[in-house]
Amino acid sequence: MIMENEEKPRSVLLIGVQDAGKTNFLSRFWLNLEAGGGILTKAGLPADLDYLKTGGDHLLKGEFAPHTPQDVHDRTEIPVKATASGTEFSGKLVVPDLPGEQVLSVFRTRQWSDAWENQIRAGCGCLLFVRVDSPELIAPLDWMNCPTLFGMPVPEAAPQKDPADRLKPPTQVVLVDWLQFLRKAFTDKVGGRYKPRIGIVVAAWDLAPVDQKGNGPEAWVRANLPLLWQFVQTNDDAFEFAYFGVSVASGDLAADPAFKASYLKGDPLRAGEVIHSIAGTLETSADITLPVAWALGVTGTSNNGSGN
Ligand SMILES: Nc1nc2c(ncn2[C@@H]2O[C@H](COP(=O)(O)OP(=O)(O)OP(=O)(O)O)[C@@H](O)[C@H]2O)c(=O)[nH]1
Ligand SMILES: [Mg+2]
Repeated sequence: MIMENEEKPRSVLLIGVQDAGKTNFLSRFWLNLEAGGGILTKAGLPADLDYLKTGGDHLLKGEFAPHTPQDVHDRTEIPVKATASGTEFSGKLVVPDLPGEQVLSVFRTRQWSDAWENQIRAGCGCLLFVRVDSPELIAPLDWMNCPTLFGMPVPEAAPQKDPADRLKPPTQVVLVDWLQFLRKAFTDKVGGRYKPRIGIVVAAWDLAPVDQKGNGPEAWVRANLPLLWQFVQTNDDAFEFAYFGVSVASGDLAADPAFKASYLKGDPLRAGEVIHSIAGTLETSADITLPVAWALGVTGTSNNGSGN
């Protein structure tokens, strides 16, 4: 498959609520592009390098990149090229990194900006982020948290919820809603037969419980976000899905000083890993460009329809 140079930049949209790992993924992705050796490599410098460089510098210093402030509207265009078996791609890649608050605001107001709408084109892919152990990951309703959310008395022994969390919808509901917004937008703008690639990224994979790691990111989503997993299972005619577990440092830089010391002594430029099964069996790769390359369609099989 040869992909021609396109004048319009191609986009991979990063979608996730606050604290889902989007900025750290983008920062590591940029370091990978710089280091080379992955499916995608840098083919020039982005016009606005500062955003990527600042995030990358945090990781090189052994820190996670910080939360994206509300007023940031990053829309970095990165010139990239790919040479994987049988596939050539070169062009500008837009990977907008919105603060999670804006993702939640689209869910609440049922509206998104023109800038966002303009990204929806043929060849555009998405990465949907959820993060292991995130306090912002609002668990699905169950018999334990239902009374808390609906105001029934909670036994004193039960963990008390932050009142602000009561107002937040379960994360899997937000993400399934977003998938339906995306499907409608792709149908309106590209055509009903076009199947956008949606990578479900489980960030901070290093924090997944040891007994769950061996089963891979899909099993983690199935156990923790069952509605999202069921949506993926039943909508493979509308989207092309793949699961990725991503760790930007292969350990916890924030809570594990021994790991941080060994990380800094090693090669922080080339740290991080992706767990995936796009070839059918679970494997680990040091190439953090892989989820983006897959979402762009430059790796992995695709039987995409086109037109209406
Ligand atoms: N252990 C571990 N923690 C991670 C990893 N990636 C992200 N984190 C943690 O997750 C937090 C949130 O990551 P961000 O990249 O800021 O998340 P975001 O989705 O950009 O969040 P907003 O900017 O609030 O929308 C970080 O501060 C880290 O504490 C990882 O690979 N491993
Ligand atoms: Mg961010």
